[in-house]
Amino acid sequence: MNSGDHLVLSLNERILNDLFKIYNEKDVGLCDIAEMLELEVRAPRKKITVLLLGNHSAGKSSFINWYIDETVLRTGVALETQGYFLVVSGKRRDTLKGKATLELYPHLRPLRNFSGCIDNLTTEISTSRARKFSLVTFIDTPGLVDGGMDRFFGLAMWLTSSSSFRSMGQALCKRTLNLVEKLWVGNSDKIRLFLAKSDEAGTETDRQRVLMQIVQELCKRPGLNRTGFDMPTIFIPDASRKATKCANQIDEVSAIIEKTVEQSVQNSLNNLGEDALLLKRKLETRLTADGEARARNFRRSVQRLCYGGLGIFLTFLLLLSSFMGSETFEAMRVLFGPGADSIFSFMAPMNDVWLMIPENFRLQALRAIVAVSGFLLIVTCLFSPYEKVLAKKELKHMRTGLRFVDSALEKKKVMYADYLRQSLNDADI
Ligand SMILES: Nc1nc2c(ncn2[C@@H]2O[C@H](COP(=O)(O)OP(=O)(O)O)[C@@H](O)[C@H]2O)c(=O)[nH]1
Ligand SMILES: [Mg+2]
Repeated sequence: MNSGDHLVLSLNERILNDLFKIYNEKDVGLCDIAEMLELEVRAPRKKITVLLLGNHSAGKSSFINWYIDETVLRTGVALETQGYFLVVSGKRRDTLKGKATLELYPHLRPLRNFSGCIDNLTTEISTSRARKFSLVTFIDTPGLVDGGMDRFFGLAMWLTSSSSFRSMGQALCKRTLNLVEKLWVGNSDKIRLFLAKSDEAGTETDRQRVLMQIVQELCKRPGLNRTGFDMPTIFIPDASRKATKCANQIDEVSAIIEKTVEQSVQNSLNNLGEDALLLKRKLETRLTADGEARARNFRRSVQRLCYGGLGIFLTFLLLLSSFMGSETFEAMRVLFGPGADSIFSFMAPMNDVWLMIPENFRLQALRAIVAVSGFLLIVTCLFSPYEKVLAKKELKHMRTGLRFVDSALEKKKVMYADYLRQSLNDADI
């Protein structure tokens, strides 16, 4: 790996880490905002997953060891990998057992439902910085042989939803083919086939025969029958082995992994853009709707105050004016000074209304006013009740969320520009 490569790697790593933070930040992260809005967004993985499938002794474990340039997995015809091994890069060489692996990868927790799975799950942490290992999680699987090992199917199938697949085949066994065929549905773009240990296929003619056999097998299965079939021949370069004329396309595997990493960075950036925009729109709609509901509630409050106040206020005024004899006026003069004149002139029309009502009907008139205003108040309360608005805390949360989403969109632009700057001139961005 040259120094330029290292820079590229750290930038991709940085972008994926930043993306991870944007999604997972407490309370304001996109995942928490989505949860608040009852939506679902999926945080991008920091790494791509490469699941290796293949027959017993096809060279899966050897391939991982070669890729990371360290022997973390045991290999050998007799040493068939028992269970599933996740191989990831980390700070210190370590081995995690099943339970610790589930702590590290919560998305694997449903595996608890398959009896025996956890006991067969191990994570090997390696400090290797070889190739793009820091951005890859390898999953080594026990090779399939025809017959037995039914319990492992659940795991392999389950992983289909979230992984990138590279399938390495030697002469293909039925079980491997069945599995690949199932995984193929909806994932064909993520599955690659390789003829591993091709240095052992014998002469050029033998190898051709093996490839023909494989193609014939694949063609029998409509699910796997595709145009543009490709099956690069690979083997682990090893100086001690005898020279072979077979072309080794193993670097193509590294190139595919690297391309997948690049694609995953691009996809994650695109997803961030889409998710942030979706959340922004939802938040804005909710906040606008809440603002409108608040305005309508305010109008309702004014209406209620008017109707309720009307009865109380009119009754109060009428009663007051009824007591307004000349002695009251004098008393008010003492109390309010010259202001009493204006109060009196304001009250005068009310007094006239009061005097217009025949004396025996005054009480009924008051009752009628109270009844009408009470009726109006009840009608408005019943037919135009207050709308539910966001609680203060919720409103604050949404506003902070909106600001965070806006900043995420800004960050996305910067990250995209940084990403493109790796391969394009500044002038082209
Ligand atoms: N000649 C040759 N042998 C290989 C190659 N890759 C792996 N092997 C050997 O094949 C045996 C099985 O390999 P292993 O990685 O354990 O296969 P797995 O069961 O698919 O994990 C081991 O003895 C390896 O040394 C290869 O590319 N060429
Ligand atoms: Mg193995």
